[in-house]
Amino acid sequence: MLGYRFIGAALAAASFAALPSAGVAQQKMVLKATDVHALGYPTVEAVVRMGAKLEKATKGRLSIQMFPAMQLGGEKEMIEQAQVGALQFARVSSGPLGPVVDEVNVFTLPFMFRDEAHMRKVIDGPIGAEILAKITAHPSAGLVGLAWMDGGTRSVYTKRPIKSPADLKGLKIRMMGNPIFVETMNAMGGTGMSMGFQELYNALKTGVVDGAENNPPSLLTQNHYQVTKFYSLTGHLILPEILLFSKKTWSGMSKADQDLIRKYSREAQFEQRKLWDAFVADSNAKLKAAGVQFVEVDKKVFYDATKPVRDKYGAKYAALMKRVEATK
Ligand code: GTR
Repeated sequence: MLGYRFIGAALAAASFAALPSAGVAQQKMVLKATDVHALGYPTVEAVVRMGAKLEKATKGRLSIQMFPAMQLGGEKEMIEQAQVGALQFARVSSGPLGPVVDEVNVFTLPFMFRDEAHMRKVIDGPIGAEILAKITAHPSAGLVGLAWMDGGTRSVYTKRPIKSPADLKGLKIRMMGNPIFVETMNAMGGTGMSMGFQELYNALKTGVVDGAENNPPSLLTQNHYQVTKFYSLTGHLILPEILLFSKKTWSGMSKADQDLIRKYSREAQFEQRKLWDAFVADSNAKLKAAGVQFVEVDKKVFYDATKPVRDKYGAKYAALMKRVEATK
């Protein structure tokens, strides 16, 4: 409790130090950034590199201080801290953002994208820009949508192979905090349990959950593979990740600084992707070397099983979903 309050106080705002007789545009600012992943992970590295560019372009007036590895809590907490201006950059999954900005949920539906190339086309193009603008324009979210990042494809991992919904029966599978994901897992045959990423390793280890689902880099870097040796390639979610900024801080910045941050964020989107592709290949190799078994799955069965979830949550976004589907 005390520790948390201490962090809260320490982060009460970006550090501002006005230069002598300078206006808003000239304030020196240390922008706080956070991510659940550790230094070196592609999403973290892309933001760290962006910090170096910002610092160079502004001769040190703007810089980024990275708090990696869940130092500031899980993604729900990260979003809340960005909302109050206690931090500036929050790199989170679309998953926990869906409950805050509903349109984002279009990206969180199971089997929404045909493959990763399709997802990239969508986030790089007009639909991606539109959803970022919706986040920024949301009247109470208190966030600015800056850029998308690649979160690859998520599949189920447990202590046994999963080939069909029947194999998931009776298994508690951790999902991210968004009702869509819990319902997705239930539709896939298991029992979805929503839980923060920060609690997951222990939950797997102690058997509070029987498994989880994620991309290969997370399975590896969070050490989940040490507990769950079967990676069943359900590929039920191809889930974009996102770089958010605190609207509270944003609104006090000059247009020129905002433009600079937007420009470098867009560059970070593509820089992260390059790092991501290499990181996924490396993670797959390491997982296999560690004895993790990759289980081929007939995805069609899970696709069909999750239709009710797409129907239920997608109905109000039918037009948008059609446009996503039509993106080639
Ligand atoms: C990772 C993702 C994180 C977070 C995490 C989770 O793949 O990079 O942003 O969403 O999964 O499952 O909570």
